[in-house]
Amino acid sequence: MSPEKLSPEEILEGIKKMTIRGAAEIGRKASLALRLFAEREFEADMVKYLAKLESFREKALATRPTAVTLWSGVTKTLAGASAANSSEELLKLVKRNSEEFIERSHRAVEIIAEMGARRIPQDAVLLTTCNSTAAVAAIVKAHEQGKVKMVYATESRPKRQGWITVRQLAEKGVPVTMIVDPAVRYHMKRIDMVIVGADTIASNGAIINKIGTSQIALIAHERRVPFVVCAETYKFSPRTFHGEMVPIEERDPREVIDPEKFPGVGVSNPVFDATPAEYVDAIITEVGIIPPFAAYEIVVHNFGLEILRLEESEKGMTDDL
Ligand code: RI2
Repeated sequence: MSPEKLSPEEILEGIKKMTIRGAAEIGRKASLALRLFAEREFEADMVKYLAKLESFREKALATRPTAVTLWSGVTKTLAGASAANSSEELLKLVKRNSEEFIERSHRAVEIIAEMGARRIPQDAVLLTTCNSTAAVAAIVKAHEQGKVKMVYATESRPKRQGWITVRQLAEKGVPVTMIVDPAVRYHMKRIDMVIVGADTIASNGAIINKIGTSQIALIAHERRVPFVVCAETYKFSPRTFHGEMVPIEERDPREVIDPEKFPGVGVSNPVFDATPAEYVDAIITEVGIIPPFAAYEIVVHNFGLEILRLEESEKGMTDDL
């Protein structure tokens, strides 16, 4: 069913269960859910109305903890909410903010695709992991320009989002080879560039992306293969500027094995990891190709200086973004 036809609660459930997934997409859909909730739950008492929206925002944030895109989506959707003069004004604002966020997010991916394609060398043999809309868009664009010789895509256990990537690339006619996750080092000798997405970028330039990304970066570093990240600016986390660590989502062990078939065996299933900035050659954003150490400038550009003041964040950060 298309997300527009789902209830706000069903959208949140979809994000939690990962039927709706991908960092950018969960941000957009969380914003949409908040807008649909605001329409359905409209009430004239603005204090009560705002409290309801805030509480729905909290529920949305609890669905998946790692990708800051979800936070950016719902935060931008409520930006300026407390300054509204009436519930009608508030609803209008929420609708406009949400539409703008979603539109800008799609546009950002288009721009990243253009810039990413320019960065991909002629006759490139690429490697990607998991399923990133932004990275896939850049690869497809480069393919349309006749630049891509082959893409190696990891399977990306445990959820195997690599299957989505290989299908998307094959559908567009991009030459693609799927490999199992432990085969990355074996194949790295033939790779010209690693190109991946991101869920969150921390204030120190570390890239939080699908589990295993940091190992790929380490192997690329060892062989001097450029490691490039495609990430919209709302993936830079202002929260890390205030000392918050990026929480790494630990998902159900049943994604890895059936515990009943392995009695007495513990399972750890962290689904993201952090790649240190020193292993990252460039981040391709919609405002330009930047080094990971430019994270500070990006946050200021995207949210304004206020976001960096601790007092502002303690007020809830939703007020005046
Ligand atoms: P886009 C995904 O997370 C992957 O980690 C992927 O690299 C990242 O989001 C970025 O995806 P998950 O939802 O925003 O599969 O580029 O856990 O689509």
